[in-house]
Amino acid sequence: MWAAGAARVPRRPAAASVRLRRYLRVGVTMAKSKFEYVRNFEADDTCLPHCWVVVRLDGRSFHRFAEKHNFAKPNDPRALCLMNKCAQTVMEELEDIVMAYGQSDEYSFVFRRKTNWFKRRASKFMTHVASQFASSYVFYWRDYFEDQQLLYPPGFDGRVVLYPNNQTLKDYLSWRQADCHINNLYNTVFWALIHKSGLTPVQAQERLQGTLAADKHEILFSEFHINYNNEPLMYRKGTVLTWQKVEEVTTKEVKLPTEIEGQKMTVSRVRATPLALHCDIIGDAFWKEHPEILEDDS
Ligand code: DGT
Ligand code: MG
Ligand code: MG
Repeated sequence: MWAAGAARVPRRPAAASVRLRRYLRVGVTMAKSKFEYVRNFEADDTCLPHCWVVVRLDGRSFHRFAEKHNFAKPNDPRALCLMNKCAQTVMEELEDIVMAYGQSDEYSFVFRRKTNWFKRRASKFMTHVASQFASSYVFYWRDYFEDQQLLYPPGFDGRVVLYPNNQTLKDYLSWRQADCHINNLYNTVFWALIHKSGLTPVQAQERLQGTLAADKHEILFSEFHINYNNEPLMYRKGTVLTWQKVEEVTTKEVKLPTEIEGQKMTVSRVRATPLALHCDIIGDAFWKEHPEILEDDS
């Protein structure tokens, strides 16, 4: 068969065939030697060994994006849950992410200290996280915003930061959670003054100028009967994603001997999945409860 097929290929004149072979040889040589040197222009961006690699993403111009897509103020649970879904997808699709922390329009992903994913190249970490997150945001949009059309493609910036030890990593995450707390307390009072007292944004801003946390708690409680500590944990603490083992139960039809034909078999297996917690990560309790995150071989 093969010989017969081969025989049908028209024979090329000898001279043309020689020219073609020479051309191909020159082409291959050029690709390997003449232009190969441009590889040296690529900067080495290997992350230092044994450091924690953190990728933080942040929504581009989400002030405008939130306005255009009618996000509830100051917190829209649809938007926050969509962010969490995207981060879970990133953890499942990519390698070696031990935990993630998100609030507002940002998410931080912590890679295993000794990860060797893509030979620890910073650009690979950053671009894979950002592109997977952004495509997930569009892909899952309709699951969270059923009545709100996505009007234009959102974007996310990314950065890689290395932390040399456990303390600096914990301080980094504490910084992000403290930021969540400060912003959320401010925004909760700010929008209560506008929505419930009819102040303009400028008036609300003036009212809050120079106030401390205790003053803001007091305004919320005395003027709006809101105990800030009863506000949803996701708004106050942000979201932590850690790997948890869950039992997955599936029922499937199986081929069985005729006497028990038609029966279904239940199969259960334990699977690690990124689960959301809305808890304090500044104190020691979280780290004591989840020692596996900081373990060297995590
Ligand atoms: P950037 O990051 O420099 O490109 O600029 P923005 O506008 O993204 O600013 P950023 O990241 O400092 O602040 C996040 C914005 O996202 C902030 O204006 C509030 C908005 N945002 C995030 N989550 C929500 C939400 O649940 N509801 C509302 N209304 N806005 C939100
Ligand atoms: Mg932003
Ligand atoms: Mg932000």
